[in-house]
Amino acid sequence: MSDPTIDSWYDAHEPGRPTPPGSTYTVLLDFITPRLASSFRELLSEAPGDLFITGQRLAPGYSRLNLLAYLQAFDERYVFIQRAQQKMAKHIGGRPKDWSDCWLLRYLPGSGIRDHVDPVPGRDKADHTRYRLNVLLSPPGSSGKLFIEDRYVPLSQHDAIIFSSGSLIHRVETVPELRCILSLGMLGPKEVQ
Ligand SMILES: O=C(O)CCC(=O)C(=O)O
Repeated sequence: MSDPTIDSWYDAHEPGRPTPPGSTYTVLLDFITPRLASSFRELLSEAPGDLFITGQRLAPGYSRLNLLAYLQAFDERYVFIQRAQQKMAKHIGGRPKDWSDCWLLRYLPGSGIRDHVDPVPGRDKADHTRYRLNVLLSPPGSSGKLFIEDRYVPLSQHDAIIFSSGSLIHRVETVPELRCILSLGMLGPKEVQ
């Protein structure tokens, strides 16, 4: 894939891959350019290790960096995140400012995450839930597999997936080498139009 400017990237990604009948997610192919993906991955070694959140309720070997706090507003990666938030809001019918977050997820070899959902504590309303737009930044063969509602979700490197992580049970099976995910969260209506 060529390396378009962010604006042409934004225009170029409608719609996603048609998902199988009855599927509960949308895949957006080549959501990020290889160059930008590599620039996000560089944060794994560039960002101070103590900024990665670990432990407590998080699985061993899994940690995450708060990109909205770490990146400067003029950084092209921050600009990319803002555009991705707009795209996500449009897709789910939400608002970019509504409980939005953005993490760089790092899974070390042998780690994974058991079946879970991601509710918004105290905020999950009858008609709203948490969504995630997750971009696979590492090669799939070394990254482990994502399952949603017990269904394997095949993703290529640089693809994104949008799904309701607040209501759908999902897990990541044991990661062979390293899994790196750009993960945006946002509140949206339970029923996407
Ligand atoms: O690594 C992934 O693809 C899934 C991460 C996850 O469990 C989540 O975003 O809630």
